[in-house]
Amino acid sequence: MKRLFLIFSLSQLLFLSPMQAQRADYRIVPLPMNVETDSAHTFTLRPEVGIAYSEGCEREARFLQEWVKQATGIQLRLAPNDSRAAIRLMLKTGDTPAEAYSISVGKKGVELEATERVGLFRAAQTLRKSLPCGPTDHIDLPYTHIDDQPRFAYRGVLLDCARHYFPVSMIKRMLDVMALHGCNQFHWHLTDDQGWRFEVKALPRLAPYGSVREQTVIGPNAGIYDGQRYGGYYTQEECRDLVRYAAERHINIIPEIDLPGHMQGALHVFPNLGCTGGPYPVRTMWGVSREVLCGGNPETLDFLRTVLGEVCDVFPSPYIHIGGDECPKDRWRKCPKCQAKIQELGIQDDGRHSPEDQLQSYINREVEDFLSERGRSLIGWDEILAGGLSGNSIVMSWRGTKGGIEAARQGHRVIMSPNVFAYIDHPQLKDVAKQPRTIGGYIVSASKIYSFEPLIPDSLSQEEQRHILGPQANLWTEYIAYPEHAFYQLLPRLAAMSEVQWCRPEQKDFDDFKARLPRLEKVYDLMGLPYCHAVE
Ligand code: TNX
Repeated sequence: MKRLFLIFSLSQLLFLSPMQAQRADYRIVPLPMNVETDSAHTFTLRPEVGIAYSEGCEREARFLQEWVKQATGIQLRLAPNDSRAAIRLMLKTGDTPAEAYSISVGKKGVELEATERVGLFRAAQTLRKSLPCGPTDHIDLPYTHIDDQPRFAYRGVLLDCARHYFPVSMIKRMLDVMALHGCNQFHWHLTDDQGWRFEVKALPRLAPYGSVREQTVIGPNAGIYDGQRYGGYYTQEECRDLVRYAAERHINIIPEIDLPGHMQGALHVFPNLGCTGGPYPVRTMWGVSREVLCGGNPETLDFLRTVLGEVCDVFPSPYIHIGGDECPKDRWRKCPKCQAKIQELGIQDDGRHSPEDQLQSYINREVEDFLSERGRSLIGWDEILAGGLSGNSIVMSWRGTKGGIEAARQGHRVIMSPNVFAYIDHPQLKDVAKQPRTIGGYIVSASKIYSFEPLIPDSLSQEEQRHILGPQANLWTEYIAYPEHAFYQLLPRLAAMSEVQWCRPEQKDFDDFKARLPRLEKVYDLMGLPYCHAVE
């Protein structure tokens, strides 16, 4: 009897009692530019309410429908032409930037407005993040007017899929996570010493063989190996599928082919492209390899043109990343072909740039010409400054902000990704015992990231600051082999980075950010994402 009674009251609680009304809260992450809320009045959202949308915006409407369902269980209805629908995603004319949007909540419901679909997508994300999470049958939305647009046009995240291979399904989740945080550039590190992961059809042996290493060092290069063969690469069809998936979420994919260093994966398959002729095993430990592409062999440029030609076919990105980092010149200094090329080009030691650095600049210029013929801009790590650089190249500053400052002064466009603020392969908590083992070294806590100011006003004039496209967080994966670990490294630090990317300095306040974070973490929970629960 008692048991029956208990079951009865439980079912009452679960199914029969009216559900609590839940209230929206527009103070989300990243914080919108301008939010004016009248808490005394609310509009109530109920199931079966319609979502109207301008022609061509069905996808944005569907995303919103899906997110409301995911957060609250409320099923909204798509009602394209219903001008009285309670939610309206409307394109308007005007000259506001593509990503700018407004949201108005009032008596007649919720109006989302932008000049482009991308703006409506951002608006829908904001509305989504404002909703309470948990099953309910109605939500109270306080009257509000929100005006928002990002501070930086470039808001990037790098994932290294060369040191470890991550499945396409994981990359799609990552793109979802980026979109949730308002990021719009996915920098995909596809090739490195430890594996070549991009299919090149004209070179059919490259990816199948260049992607496989015999084993992997355990821990920080202590000389102990796991004895497990490791590999994996992305077919062009998979890459195109990801490009499409990203574009639906208003994200551009920037592929990186790291050259002329970090090339041992390719050298394994084409030892003729190295200065010594090899053999070159796909590298089984981390760190920087002395084995790089030969700078004097004409086949090197043929190889790069073949590879980059297919990269351009697969990826519509306006930017192509060519790496350029950590290219030791030991081999080039002793290589007859490299030295002959230096002679041929008439390169002199000019006191500032070594001949070998200038040889790398020559390769960069050839590659830049090739890319610009295809309408693409070259991005390279800050080392590409070393031998002189042509004006159209974009510099990604990773060894602190020094390279970025110098590049901006020279008039180059710059992406700021300084290791001490933006390298989320490093630990996020002071107590290393509380988190999975990572690359170690310095700590990149959420508050450290949050404190980053990408325009470096102490060093750059306002004119020079205009060259800074935006900041980027980098997730290198020497020590990160599984998606769960990758998301733990990413979250919630990407949330901190998202306010660096999106918000104006006067809006930023770390304590306030921390107070807003738990509601974003509820969305992580809904999406089944692992994340670090402590925030320092
Ligand atoms: C430096 S950032 C690298 C990467 C490593 C990373 C580890 C850059 C251009 N080169 O190859 O994975 O440090 O933090």
